Amino acid sequence: MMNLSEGIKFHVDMDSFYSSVEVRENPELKGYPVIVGSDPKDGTGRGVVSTCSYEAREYGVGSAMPISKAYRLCPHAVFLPVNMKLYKQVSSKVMEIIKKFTGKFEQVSVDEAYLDPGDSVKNYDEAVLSAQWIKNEIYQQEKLTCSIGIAPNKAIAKIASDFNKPDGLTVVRPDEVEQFLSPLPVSKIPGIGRKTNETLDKLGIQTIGDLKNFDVQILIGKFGKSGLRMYQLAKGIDHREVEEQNEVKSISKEDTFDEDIADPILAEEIIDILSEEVHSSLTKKKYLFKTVTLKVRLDDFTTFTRSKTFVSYRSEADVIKKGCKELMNQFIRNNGNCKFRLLGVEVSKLFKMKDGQTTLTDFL
Ligand code: TTP
Ligand code: MG
Repeated sequence: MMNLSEGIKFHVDMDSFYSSVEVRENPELKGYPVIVGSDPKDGTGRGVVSTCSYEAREYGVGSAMPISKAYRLCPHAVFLPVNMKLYKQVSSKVMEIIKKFTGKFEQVSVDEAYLDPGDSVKNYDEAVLSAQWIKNEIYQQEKLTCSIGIAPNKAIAKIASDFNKPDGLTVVRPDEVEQFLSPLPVSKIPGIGRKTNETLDKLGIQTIGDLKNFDVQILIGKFGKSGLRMYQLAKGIDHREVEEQNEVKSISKEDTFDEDIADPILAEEIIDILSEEVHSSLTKKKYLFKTVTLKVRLDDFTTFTRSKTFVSYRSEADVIKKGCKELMNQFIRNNGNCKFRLLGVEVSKLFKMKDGQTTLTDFL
C-alpha cells in the first residue's frame, strides 16, 4: 500500500535546457533542430551531445550521444558549442522564480528542482494551480518552458515531470500511483541506467510492474542495497524529504604537500595556517561550530579523520587550532612516526548567526 502521509512533492525540470536557452537568445533558430555539444568537425568530432532541441530529437539525437553520430543522424542541424556561463546565469534566474514558491526547495541540477509545498497546498487541485503558476512565471520572465510532475513523493514526481515533455504538467495522485508506474519501462526509475536495465531484462523484467512483482530477495542478491531500493521505488515508495541546501554543513581547508611532512612541529604550523583559513571563512559566513575534524593522508595514501566535539558552540580560531593539534598529536602517539602527505582542517555542526550578531556573546 502507498503511504498517503508523505504529502505532495513537485519536480520541476526545464525542457531541453541548453538548447532552449540558445533558441531564446537566437530566435531565428526556433523550429529547427539545434544540437548543443562539442564541435562535430564535419562528422569526425570526438566529443558528445550535451542536449538538443525537440526538433533534433525526432532524428534520434539525444544527450550523451557521440557528436559524430548526431552529425550522421541530422547533418543539417544547427550545432552550437556549450556556453555554460550563460546557462548558469539563466539557471539562477529560473531557480529564483521557483524558490519564491512557499515551502521547501531543493535544486538538484542546473535545470531541475524539487519542491515540498508543505501546508501551503491542501490538496492535489491546489497543487496543480501552483504548478501552473510556476510554469507561467518562468515563461513570462524567462521565455522558457518547463515540465512539472506532482506526486506523493520525489521519485514519482521526477518520473511524472518527464512523462509529458515538453511544457508538461503531470499529476499522479496517491490512488493513481500503481496504474501510472506499472506500464512504464524500468529505465524510467531514477538511477536505473543501461547496465542495470540489461541485467533486469535478463531476469525478464521490462516494466516497473514486472519489477514490483519480482522476488525482492533475488533483487537484493543481484544488486545489494540498490536492489531493495529499486523494488521499493517500483512499489511507489520513496521516503526522501525535500532537503533545502542553503545550510552549509561544514567548512574545510586541506593541503597536499609536494614532499611528505615528517616533522610534527612543521605539521602543527600547517594546521595553524589551515585553521586560520577555515576560521576566516567561518567568520565571513557567520557560523559558529561545535565539531573540529582533522584529516590526514599518510605517505601510503591511507586517509584518516579524527574529530572532537565541544558541548557548546565555539567561534575562536584558537579552538580550531588547539583542537586539531591535539588530534594530530594523539594520532602520532597511536600510530608512531607519521609522514603526512595531506593535512586538512574542518569545522562542522554549524550554527548560523543572525544578521547583526557578531560574537558568541551575542548568541548566548
Ligand atoms: P536534462 O534535464 O536531462 O535534459 P534537457 O533539459 O536538455 O531535456 P529535457 O527536456 O528532456 O529535460 O539535462 C539538463 C541539461 O544538462 C541539458 O540541457 C544539458 C545538460 N546535460 C549534459 O550536458 N549531458 C547529459 O548527458 C545530460 C543528460 C544533460
Ligand atoms: Mg531538463
